[in-house]
Amino acid sequence: MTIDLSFFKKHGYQILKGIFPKEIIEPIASFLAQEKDKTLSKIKDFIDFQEPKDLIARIQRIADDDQAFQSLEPQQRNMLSGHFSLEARLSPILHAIPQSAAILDLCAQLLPGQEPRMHMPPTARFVLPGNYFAGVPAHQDVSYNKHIQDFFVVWVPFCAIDDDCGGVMVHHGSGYLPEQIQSPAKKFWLQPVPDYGYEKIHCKMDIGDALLLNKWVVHQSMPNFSDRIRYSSDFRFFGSATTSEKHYLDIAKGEVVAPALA
Ligand SMILES: O=C(O)CCC(=O)C(=O)O
Repeated sequence: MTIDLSFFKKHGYQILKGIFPKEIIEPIASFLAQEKDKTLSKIKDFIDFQEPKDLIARIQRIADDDQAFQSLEPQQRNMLSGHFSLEARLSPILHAIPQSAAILDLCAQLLPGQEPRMHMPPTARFVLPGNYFAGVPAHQDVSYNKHIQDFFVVWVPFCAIDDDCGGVMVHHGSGYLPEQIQSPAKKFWLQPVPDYGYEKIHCKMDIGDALLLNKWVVHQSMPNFSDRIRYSSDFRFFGSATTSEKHYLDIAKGEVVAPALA
């Protein structure tokens, strides 16, 4: 498999059509569907709610109350903003993506001569209908990943991404925009980068597709207006010529490597 990456090299992003077979996607999709209930039950340990829509109203109240927000632990904030629990994100089931033929090809092309690595854990998200707080405002991934010098991101949906169910919107033309300074947000995410008027492209995708992003291209989440849960995962890849201060997966060996002690 050799994927033509010429669009990515020019624009800093590319939709890669049909790169993952269903044998790779389906087990992860089923795993995430089960884990969603476990993550919601972990949320019930610190927020009392019955239905997911009641949870959204509770998240809104927490977001409006500085004290309540500050009292949450980072893991708890992550779950409220649509991230699966850390336990789910650490599952080796997700490693089928970095070990797929498509990712090995991307690494061979984009990290030539280097051992491919993946930041651990990958992000895995479930966006409940109407969970506005799961939406990442416009950003460059370089601002959220200070611990890795150089990397690319592969965003993988586990449901079809259409007009209604959210996904990612890319600011076409920003692929080589220098890093913008983003002041820390009070709630969940960094403040959005300024809107420089780039064309906004909502990346509609089918199951089996992926969105490749470089570290500079500006992109943001689209809200989930549908009545379905939007499932996705995003993976950060880098090579052995780059340092990382956090855990990573050595893709060839299938081993998780801890950061060297300072
Ligand atoms: O999944 C999303 O909603 C946004 C993902 C994203 O922005 C990222 O991977 O950097």
